[in-house]
Amino acid sequence: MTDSRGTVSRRLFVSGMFAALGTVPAAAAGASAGPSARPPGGGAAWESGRRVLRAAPATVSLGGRTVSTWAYDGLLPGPTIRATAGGTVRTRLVNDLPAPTTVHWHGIRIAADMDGAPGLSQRPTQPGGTFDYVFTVPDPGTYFYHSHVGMQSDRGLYGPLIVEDPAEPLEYDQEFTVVLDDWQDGVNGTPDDTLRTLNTTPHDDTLSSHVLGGTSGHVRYPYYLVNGRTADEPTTFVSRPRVRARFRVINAAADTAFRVALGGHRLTITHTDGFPVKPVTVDTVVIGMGERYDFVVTLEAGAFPLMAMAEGKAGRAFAVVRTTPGARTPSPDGAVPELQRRQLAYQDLQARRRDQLRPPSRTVTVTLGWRQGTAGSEWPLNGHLSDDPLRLRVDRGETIRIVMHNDTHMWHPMHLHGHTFQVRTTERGGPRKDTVNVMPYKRISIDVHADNPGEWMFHCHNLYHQEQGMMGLLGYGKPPKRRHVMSH
Ligand SMILES: [Cu+2]
Repeated sequence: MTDSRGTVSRRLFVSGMFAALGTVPAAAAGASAGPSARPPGGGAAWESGRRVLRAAPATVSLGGRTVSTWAYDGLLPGPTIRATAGGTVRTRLVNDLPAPTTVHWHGIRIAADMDGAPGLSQRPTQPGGTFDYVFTVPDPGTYFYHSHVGMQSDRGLYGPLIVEDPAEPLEYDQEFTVVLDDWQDGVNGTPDDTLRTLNTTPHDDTLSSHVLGGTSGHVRYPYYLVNGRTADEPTTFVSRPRVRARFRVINAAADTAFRVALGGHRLTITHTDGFPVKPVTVDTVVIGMGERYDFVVTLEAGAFPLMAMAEGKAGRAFAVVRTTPGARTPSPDGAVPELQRRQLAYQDLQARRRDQLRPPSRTVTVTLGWRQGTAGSEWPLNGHLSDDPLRLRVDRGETIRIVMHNDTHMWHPMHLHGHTFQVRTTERGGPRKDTVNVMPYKRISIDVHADNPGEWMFHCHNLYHQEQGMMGLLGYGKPPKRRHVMSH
C-alpha cells in the first residue's frame, strides 16, 4: 500500500534483483537498463572534491540517428546527480562550450547565489571557465538541472537531480527516472534558428487557438525523447512482475507538454515537483514543461508501452517497461487506452498537512499577455517584458497570493525560482509545486511563503516565451536600483 506518511520502510532488494537479471545496480539508480544503460555516475570526473560537470559540444545517439549538440559529460540526458536531503551538492561546472553558460537547479530551495540565473544571481561562466556550485538540498524529491542561458536547454543541456529522503516513507522496490524532451537540435538547425524563425513569422493569435487546440507550444519537433532516445529505438526499463516501481518523470522539454500513460496499468501519483501529495490513482497525467510527477505502479507480467503524447501536437515519446524477457515488444504506434481515461487534475492533488501554507496577507494579480512586437511575439507579465521586468516585492516571512490570469491562447507553465508555492485549488488546499500550468484564458492562484531571501526569476517555462520576454522577478525588501516597482 502507498502510505506517504507511513512507517513502512522501502524494501531494498534492488541490487540483488539486478544481479539476478545480469545487469548493473546503476539501473536502479535512475538510468534505464537496456540499450541506454550506462555506468554509475556516467564515469564522472572529480576535481577538488567536486564532481565535474562538463558542458561541451557532443555527438550523441538518439537511437536510430546521431546528432551534434551541446551536452553535459557527452550524455543525453546529462548524468543523474543524486544527493540526500540536508546534504550538500558540490559540482564544478567546466564550460567547454563556445558560449557563456550557467546551471540552474530547478525546484531547489537554494541559496540565491547558486541559482544559476544569468545576470541576476551570477555572471554566466565564460568559455574555458569554471564555476563551483556548492549548495545544500533541503527537500527530498525529483528535480532537474539545466542551462539557464538563451536557448541552451533546448539543446542537450539538462539532467536529473534526485534528492533522496533519508527516512523515505514511500514503499517501493525499484525506481526509474524518465526524462521527456522535444528534440530538433542537429536535425534541422538549432533552437536559436527556430527562435529566429518564430520571430520573423507573423503570429495569428486568433487563428491558432483553433488550429492548435490550445497547445502547449509552437514548434513541431522531429523527435520526442525518453531518456535521450526516440520511439524507434526506445529506452527499455527492465523489471519483474509484481515489483512496485516508482517512476520519477521529468519534463525537460522547451515547448512541449506530454500526456503520459503506462499501457495496462494505472498510476498512483505520489509527488509533484518533488513534494508529496496524498496518493491519487489515475490513468494518465499531463506534464507541462518544468513539471515533475512521481508515481508508483505494481507491474504486471509482460512488456508495456510507456507513452508520452506531445500534447496538441503530432508525435510521441515512447519507452518500454519490460518485466518478462520473452514478451513481445509493444509498438510506439499501438493504442494505449489509458491515455483517454481518467486524467489527473490539479484539483486531485493535496499537499500533506505539514506542507500547507498559512493564508496569505495580500494578493497580487499577474496578467499573462501576448502582443505583436517589432521583432516577433512578445509575452508580457502585467505589460512588462524581461528587459524591464515586472518586480514583485515581498517581505521575508510573509505569505502572498499571486493570481495569474492567462489572457492568451497558449499554455504558460509558470515557474518560480527558490521556492515551492502552494497551488490554491481551494481556499485552503492544493499541492505544493514550483511550476504550474496556467491554461488559456484561465486563472490560477498560488501562495508563496517568502522564506528564501534573494532576487528570483518568475517565468514561463516555455523557453520560447521566456526568450520572448515572459520573465518577471520576485524579490525581498525594497527593490534594488531600478524604479519599476510592481503594480497590482
Ligand atoms: Cu508561456
